Amino acid sequence: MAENGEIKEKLVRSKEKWAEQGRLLTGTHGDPATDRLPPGQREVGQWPVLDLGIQPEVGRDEMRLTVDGLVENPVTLDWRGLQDLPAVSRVLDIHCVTAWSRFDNRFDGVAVESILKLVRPKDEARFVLFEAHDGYTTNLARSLFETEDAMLATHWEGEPLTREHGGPLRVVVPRQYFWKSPKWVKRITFAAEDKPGFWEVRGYHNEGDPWREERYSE
Ligand SMILES: Nc1nc2c(c(=O)[nH]1)N[C@H]1C(S)=C(S)[C@@H](COP(=O)(O)O)O[C@H]1N2
Ligand SMILES: [Mo]
Repeated sequence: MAENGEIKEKLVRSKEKWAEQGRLLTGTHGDPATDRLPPGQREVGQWPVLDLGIQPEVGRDEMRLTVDGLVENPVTLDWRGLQDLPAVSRVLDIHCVTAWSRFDNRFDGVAVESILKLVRPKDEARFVLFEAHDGYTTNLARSLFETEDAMLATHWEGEPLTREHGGPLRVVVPRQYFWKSPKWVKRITFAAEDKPGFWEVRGYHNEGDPWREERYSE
C-alpha cells in the first residue's frame, strides 16, 4: 500500500474556522421526504474530491476490511470475501458539509445489512467507529449506520471506485453529511462507547444530519 500526498493543514484549519464561525448555516430545517436538497446546499454536476490530502493506493489483492468490537462473529474480509456477500446497487444522493450535493450516484457494493448479518453486533454496541488507510476516523450512532441506504461501495456508475474517491472500498451513508462516509475504509468497530473522529473533534457535529443542518457542534 502506497501513500500519496500529505495532510493539507491549510484545508483542516479553514474547515475548523468554518465550524467556529458557523459558516453556511441558514437557521432552517428541511424535510428529507419532500426537500431533496438540504438547507444551505447546492447541487453540483461533477463529483468533487475531498479528503485530508493523503490518498492511499490500496490494491484489491491487498485490501482487508476488519469488522470487530462488540460483535458475535468478528471478521476480516478480503476482496474475495466481499464478493461472496450479496451484491447491491443503489442510486443515492450525497451531501458534503462544504455545501455541495450530488444527486443520483449509482453505487454498487454490499449492504450494511449483509455485514450486520455476518458479524451479529451485540446489544451493547450502540456506536460504530471507522478507521481508514489515510488515518482518517469517523463515528456514527449504530442506528444511523443501520439505515436501509447505507452500504460499502466498490463501484460508482458501473466502474470500480477510483483511488481518489476511496477505492477499492468506501462507506456510503447518504443520510448524513459525507464526512461520515470514510474512503479507503479498513476497520469498522462496534462499541459501547462513542469516540468522536477526525472532524468530530474539530468542531463538527456528532450526528451530521444535513436536513437539520447538523454541520457543527455547539
Ligand atoms: N478516509 C477518508 N475518508 C473521507 C475523508 C477523508 O479525508 N479521508 N473525507 C470525508 C469528506 S469531508 C467527504 S466530503 C467525503 C468526500 O468523498 P469524495 O472525495 O469521494 O467526494 O469523504 C469523506 N471520507
Ligand atoms: Mo466533506
